[in-house]
Amino acid sequence: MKIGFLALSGLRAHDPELLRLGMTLPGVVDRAQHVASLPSLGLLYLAAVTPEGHDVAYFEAAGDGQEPAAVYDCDLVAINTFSAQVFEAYAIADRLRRAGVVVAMGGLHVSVRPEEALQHVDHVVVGEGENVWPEVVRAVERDVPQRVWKAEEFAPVDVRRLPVPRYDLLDGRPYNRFTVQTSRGCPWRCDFCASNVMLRRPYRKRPVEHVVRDIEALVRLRKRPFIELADDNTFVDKAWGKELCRELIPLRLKWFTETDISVADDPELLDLMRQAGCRQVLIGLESPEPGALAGVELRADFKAARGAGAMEAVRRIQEHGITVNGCFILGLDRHTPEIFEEVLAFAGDAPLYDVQITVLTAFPGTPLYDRLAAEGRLLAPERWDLCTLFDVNYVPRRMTVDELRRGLYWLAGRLYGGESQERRRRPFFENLARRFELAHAGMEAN
Ligand code: B12
Ligand code: SF4
Repeated sequence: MKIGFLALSGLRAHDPELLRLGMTLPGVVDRAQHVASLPSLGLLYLAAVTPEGHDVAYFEAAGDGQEPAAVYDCDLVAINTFSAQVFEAYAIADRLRRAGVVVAMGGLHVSVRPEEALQHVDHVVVGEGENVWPEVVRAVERDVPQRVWKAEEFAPVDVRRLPVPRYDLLDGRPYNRFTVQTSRGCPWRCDFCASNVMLRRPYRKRPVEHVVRDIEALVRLRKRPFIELADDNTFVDKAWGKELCRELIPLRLKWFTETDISVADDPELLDLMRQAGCRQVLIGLESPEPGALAGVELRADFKAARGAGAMEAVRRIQEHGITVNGCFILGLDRHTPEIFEEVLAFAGDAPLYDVQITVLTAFPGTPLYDRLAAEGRLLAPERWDLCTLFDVNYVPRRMTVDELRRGLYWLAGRLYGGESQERRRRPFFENLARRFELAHAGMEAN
């Protein structure tokens, strides 16, 4: 068979005022341009476990109606879903099926709404796909009827045995960044977290030599690729993290990852990360005021417990030459309209090299979604296209919808407009120059 892997990448947002701002704010445009074109790692993994004897190809659709014509030549098309693009994915699936192409869907959204997806596709896969996909392919060869496939009914995915994703299928495409996974899952359970919804199984680390093997495959494609680790929380295990960094040092890469604030506790790890090419860590600080974090992480109230030391932790990380992208969620239940000023003050005082602000978003399958639905606070419960992290689709507890929306615009203007970003970044570069001078002086003294 001819099998197509179709991703709907890029970023999404609908609020027209925000889009207008987003077009002009340098901080937003910067980051958006960098990440918008990441390919789908999930689909590249599925391509790698596809049984022998099939032709496989990777495709991108920028949006609904923009699927490439070549995808209609396939016998079977696998589509990855996030909530924000799922309606676009359903529309494409409807067109493909009308043209006689068999469609299979998986990913974060349909894993929590499989019955909804079944109205548009032939096969829906719930959960991690690596052990299910080969069976789906065989089933399509046998022409079996429509069904939902659950990963939990198959052997669990052993991350110690994952193959190299089929990065080679991207050859000739203009990607500037690539994703590599070093671990899956996270020990914490934030009530809003959509990535942990599917990976409920424990935090799992891959063998360091496999991560290196995957990166070497990427280097064969692009000499110096910039790498984003597509992990939920990379440096939970500090000893393994150090081993990983030691192996990455000789590869002379530049990379970015998402991890929790505990990375700041270990100066040796931070040194190794810098040496290994870590340029930025994205950390969910969520709120500058620790009181607002109570109850947000459901297992051990981790975020509330660490909130008070957050600014100090940011400084420690940045002193090691690694920039921090601090993420704040606006509109948590304890947030009042004061929150916008508080975030601005925190970002300036730390100072944070990068700041990401998003509004509280109820992704399907999360405890947050169920709670807001039960409290009647979702404005349009099934408008999945509004699950962008920027469009307000719920009633905040201590401010109005309009206050939240206006506060987001106000804060975005101050964080990313004018010279404020440059002002926040300057101390980082000054410190880096000092570190360089010190290291240089040390070398001369020796
Ligand atoms: C890299 C990334 C991106 C890349 C995506 C590139 C791409 N084409 O996939 C970019 C930068 C483009 C991106 C954009 C957005 N993202 Co994003 N992103 C991530 C990130 C960091 C990693 C995703 C990843 O690679 N996972 C690893 C792979 C291996 O897992 P996977 O894709 O889920 O695939 C596995 C299974 O799902 C399954 N599977 C997947 N597809 C299929 C298909 C079939 C047929 C089968 C059988 C199985 C299957 O098998 C795979 C292997 O096990 C996650 C956070 C995280 N840590 O997970 C957020 C995350 C996915 N993003 C999120 C969001 C909100 C967005 C945006 C809406 C932001 C915005 N406002 O624009 C957009 C949405 C864009 C869109 N087009 O829909 C949310 C999504 C929540 C949700 N329920 O939808 C997440 C979870 C972050 C978060 N915690 O809030 N993102
Ligand atoms: S720490 Fe991050 S990845 Fe882990 S549950 Fe919370 S939001 Fe999700």
